[in-house]
Amino acid sequence: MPTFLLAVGSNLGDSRRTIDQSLSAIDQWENTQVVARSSLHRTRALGGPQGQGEFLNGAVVVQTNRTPLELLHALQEIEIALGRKREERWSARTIDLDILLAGDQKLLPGESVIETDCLTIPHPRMSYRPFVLGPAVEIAGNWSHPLLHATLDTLWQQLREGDESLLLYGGSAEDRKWHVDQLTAHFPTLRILGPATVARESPSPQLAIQLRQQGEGPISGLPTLTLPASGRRSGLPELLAAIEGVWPDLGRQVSTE
Ligand code: A4P
Ligand code: MG
Repeated sequence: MPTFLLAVGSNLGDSRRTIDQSLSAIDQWENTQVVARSSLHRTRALGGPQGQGEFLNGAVVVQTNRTPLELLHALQEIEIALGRKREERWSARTIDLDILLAGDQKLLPGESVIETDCLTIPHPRMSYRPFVLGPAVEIAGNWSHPLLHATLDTLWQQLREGDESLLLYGGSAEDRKWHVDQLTAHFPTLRILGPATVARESPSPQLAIQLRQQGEGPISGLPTLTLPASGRRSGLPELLAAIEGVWPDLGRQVSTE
């Protein structure tokens, strides 16, 4: 039966109880079972409105005969039943249930990658978020990220121990320069690779940022953030939040609000 890795998060109300209720609700679906459950990690809210409470974050493995889209819609029904209100992006929430990976080893590699208007698997922000990978490796460390070609264990290790630098590649030279200027203004001590790389044209149409980079060219297996191709500057808050998550001690110098 198809297997999925999910992320659970909550920072409003009785988070532990709400998470338990959400997992019991999943377990009660026909032909569905929660087969593994990580511990719950207390984490600082990253991105979104200021002043939010801390999150409880966890991960679970679910076996189900639902399609990925059916699973997404069923998870959204549980979120609504448990009081989730969709307000400002990344605002405090009673429960957030995200699909991280489709892990059935019998699937062809391409089938574990989904890109539709309402569903993207692997979850696009999973590789560089400590609050996602930390719980996930407890139960799925040997799962493969089909786009980054690394196990979650490897990504988690890179996220914690890789070099204190990042690499921009892809997009246009102008795009990369704008982002380098923004990053330098916000995080003056961050090591950005490198003027030569930034000026070089790249075949990738979308600007991507490899965190914890140690070389001058993109390599597989590193936490990677890909910025949206349209309205490229709209990805800046996500990039800044990602850097704060990976290097909490860098300190942000100027406000973006
Ligand atoms: N969507 C696309 N792909 C997926 C997927 N793989 N799984 C769409 C789930 N949903 C997916 O999600 C917005 C839309 O994403 C949905 O309509 C769905 O069709 P949402 O749950 O309505 O809103 P959201 O969660 O606020 O948006 P988003 O962008 O998914 O937020 P994230 O990335 O989940 O980040 N800090 C800590 N410490 N812990 C957290 O858990 N979470 C967030 C939210 C920010 N900061 C956090 C935490
Ligand atoms: Mg969500």
